[in-house]
Amino acid sequence: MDFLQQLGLEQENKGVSTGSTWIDSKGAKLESFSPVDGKLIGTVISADKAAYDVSMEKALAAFKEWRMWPAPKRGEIVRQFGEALREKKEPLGKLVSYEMGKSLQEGLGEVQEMIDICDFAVGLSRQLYGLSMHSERPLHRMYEQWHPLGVVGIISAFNFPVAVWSWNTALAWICGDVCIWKPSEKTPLCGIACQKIIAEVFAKNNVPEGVSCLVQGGREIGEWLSNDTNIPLISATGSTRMGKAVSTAVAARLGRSILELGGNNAIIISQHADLDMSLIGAVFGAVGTAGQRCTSTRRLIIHESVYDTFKNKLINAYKQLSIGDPLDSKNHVGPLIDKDAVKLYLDSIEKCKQQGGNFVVEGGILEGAGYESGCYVKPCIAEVTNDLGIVQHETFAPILYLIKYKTIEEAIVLQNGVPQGLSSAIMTLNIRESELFLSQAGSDCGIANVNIGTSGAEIGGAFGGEKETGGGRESGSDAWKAYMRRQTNTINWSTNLPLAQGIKFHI
Ligand code: UN1
Repeated sequence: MDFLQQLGLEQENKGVSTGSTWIDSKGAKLESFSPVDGKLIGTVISADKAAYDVSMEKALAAFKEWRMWPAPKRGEIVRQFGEALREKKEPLGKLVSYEMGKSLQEGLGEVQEMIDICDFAVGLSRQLYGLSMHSERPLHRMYEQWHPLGVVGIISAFNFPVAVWSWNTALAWICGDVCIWKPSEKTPLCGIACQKIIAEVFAKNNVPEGVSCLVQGGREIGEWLSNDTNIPLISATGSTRMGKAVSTAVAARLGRSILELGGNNAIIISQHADLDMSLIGAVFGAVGTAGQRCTSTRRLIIHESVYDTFKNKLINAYKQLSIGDPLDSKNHVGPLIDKDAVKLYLDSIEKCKQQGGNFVVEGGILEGAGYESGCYVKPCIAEVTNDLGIVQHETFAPILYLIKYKTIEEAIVLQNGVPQGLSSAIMTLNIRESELFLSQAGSDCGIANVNIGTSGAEIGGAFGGEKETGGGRESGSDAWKAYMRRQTNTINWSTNLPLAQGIKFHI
């Protein structure tokens, strides 16, 4: 496993770092087992409270210095981070694939997202624009400026173990913030690898210790971060249950949060769709990353006139899928993250059957040579109605639900008829339908696509969703504004002190 050495990973790793310094801790030992072959890859020591406090102190001190660097100079550091990622793309992509289980193509794609967000952030570092306004008072000038916020806490999930961190850090750093990161306890080695890459770039450029902190561990670390009044902003990616706990704690201290939680994404397949194109979007969306993207396609809402044809195309396509070692490029589908995820997958299939779902492609665990980790499962397809309890729920696994519709209005109601609101798509060549879908009477999701599936969003757009998805936006567009505080400034260069709203006040 050359990639482990190339990334500087040890068999036993400290899990707390402020950059180049790795801090001793008496926290629990996290063991990272690969879902690919079930082998122990390495261990990481969790943060205890003392180590957490040391990192926070460093982060707070670093912020005082970092916020004074001109933003384009901070951008230059992020540019070098992007270069370092280009050099490490292969080993980091392999580690993502081996520790998380997604295909190597997708592991490399995830590192590509990191590189892309760095490029985006470099340009942005010269474009943190505020508006200027016309004052209602003579010889007054009014404008707004954006200042750094402070320490940004990042809680990320196992399914995008490196990219989500970089979407947050690349923006936060050019904005002048410092970051403290809790990676998923299921992918701790990805956290170590990223921290080592950035520490090298920072050390070369004399960036102060504390601009990038790592605090590995379980749920308690998330609680420390959420309750810590030193942290004005928490960006959390993961389950809706986790997001509710984080946002409640953060809101109780009137902090801010960016939440990127569950999705229950659907593609509407209209009678006007290009069905071959739709097939690629639907199958990649449903089985890519073994259905463990928050943007994975969970539901297909298919027009009754093409329902049987499309169902048969899907059944045929599923027969062609090869499931196995994700590092082997001939495989389409890798394992689920762990045996708990397999259990949830099996429970969901069971529930779906009990609730009346009809499986047209059966699921199940794969056994035998190559499947020793016990984490490989068969992507499956069930015919359902949208109101089933299980269909309303996000199961992080390759289970695809088929739902039939008659009118486009009905399809949109079905598409929106779930608690989550992340990604959505319509496959149609009919402009009236697609415009309706994109209108204010259409999809209620943060992402709405036409003739593209639900997953695989580009970093240039703002990423996130509505309802139980949490409302946060990360990555492109003007998502950077969430990482800064806005200040409105009014300057009087006259010889009088006129009051606003024409108020007269004489003394
Ligand atoms: C996630 O699953 O948490 O759109 C993020 C996509 C990726 C990001 C997914 N760019 O599928």
